[in-house]
Amino acid sequence: MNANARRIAHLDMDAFYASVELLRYPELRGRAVVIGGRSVHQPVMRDDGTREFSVLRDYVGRGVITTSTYEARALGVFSAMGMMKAAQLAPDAVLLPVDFDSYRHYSRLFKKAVASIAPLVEDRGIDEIYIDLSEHEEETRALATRIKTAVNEATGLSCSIGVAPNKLLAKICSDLEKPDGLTILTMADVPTRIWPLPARKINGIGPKAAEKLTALGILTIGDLARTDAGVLQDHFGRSYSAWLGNVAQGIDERPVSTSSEPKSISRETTFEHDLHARHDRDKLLGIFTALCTRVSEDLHRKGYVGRTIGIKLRYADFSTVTRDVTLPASVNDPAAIRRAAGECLRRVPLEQRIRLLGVRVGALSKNDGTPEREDFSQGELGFE
Ligand code: DCP
Ligand code: MG
Repeated sequence: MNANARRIAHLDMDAFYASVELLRYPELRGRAVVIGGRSVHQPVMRDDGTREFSVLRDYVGRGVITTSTYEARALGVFSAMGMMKAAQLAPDAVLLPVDFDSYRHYSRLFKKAVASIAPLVEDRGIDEIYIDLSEHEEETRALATRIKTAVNEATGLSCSIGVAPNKLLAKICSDLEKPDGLTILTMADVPTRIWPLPARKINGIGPKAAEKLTALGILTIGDLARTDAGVLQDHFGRSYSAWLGNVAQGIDERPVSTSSEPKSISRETTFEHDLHARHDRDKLLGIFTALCTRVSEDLHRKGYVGRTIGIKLRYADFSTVTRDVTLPASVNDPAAIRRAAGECLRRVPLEQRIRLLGVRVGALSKNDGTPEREDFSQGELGFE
């Protein structure tokens, strides 16, 4: 291996929300359990001291699954699946409500445990981090094992770690031996371990790009590596195709970024077919509301509230406009985000067809109960 090669780890907690719930309800270990219910699905204590749990077969509603235990996944039940559909596959699976406060608590605990061993950590959300191990003397497997043990001792939870020369490969390989995995790769392993994987395993190849690649007969990362650069450019434009070419070779120079505070949280979607503001109004508004809901969920999951709500539109001719509005107080609930984003939407031209719609929340602060500093800059309260 090159003497200058970096050693980057990606750590991802195993079935994170579900595993936190199992700490609280150890009697559910070994059972199919799904997370995503509402407060009515809270377990009830019986007179004999045992708990009565909700099960999927009794579920009625339109909720989706947030995550599931590996036992539930074995029955075909995964994140983002509709609860009613999951109930057909796993009627006896236990259903629990989400409890973000607990998940955030365990998130802080595991990150602190990692930082006590390896401080160069990039926070990637509630259950995953990158760690730069390049400056450590210790042999990779011993060091990574020590990190896994520290996480387990601090939380009672297991995680999977991938170690590779960069973030792209580390992220792919933390997933290769889940749960409780430890996978170490060098650049020399790329043809044997990475190329056989489906292209969508690359973080940054979303469902739509994957679909387009499939249509071109490009199924695996190896297929992508063998595809002529000109062909990619014809279908994906200059910058994305250059990026595709690099990642297929396992190349990624991004540093581990230890200043972890995100500036904004956003969601966007490119439509299958360009939509018209008037003719496709209902569809467009439905998608718009769903984006606001997803941004709100992201804020909850990551523990932020934000004051600036913005939208992005890309028209059929690829021109893009953005609008934003800053609210008097920070918000994270879907209705408030939808209201503010709706205000922005009224300020953009809507003659052309639209190909992309995005919603962003910025001016973030941590939603940890600390009151925000009031902004008295206008001086009405001049009695200091
Ligand atoms: N999550 C979510 N919505 C999704 C996917 C995940 O809210 N569509 C939440 C629940 C997960 C957590 O984020 O517990 C972490 O996501 P992961 O993709 O890492 O999934 P898990 O940790 O649950 O499982 P795995 O063992 O595959 O990492
Ligand atoms: Mg995880």
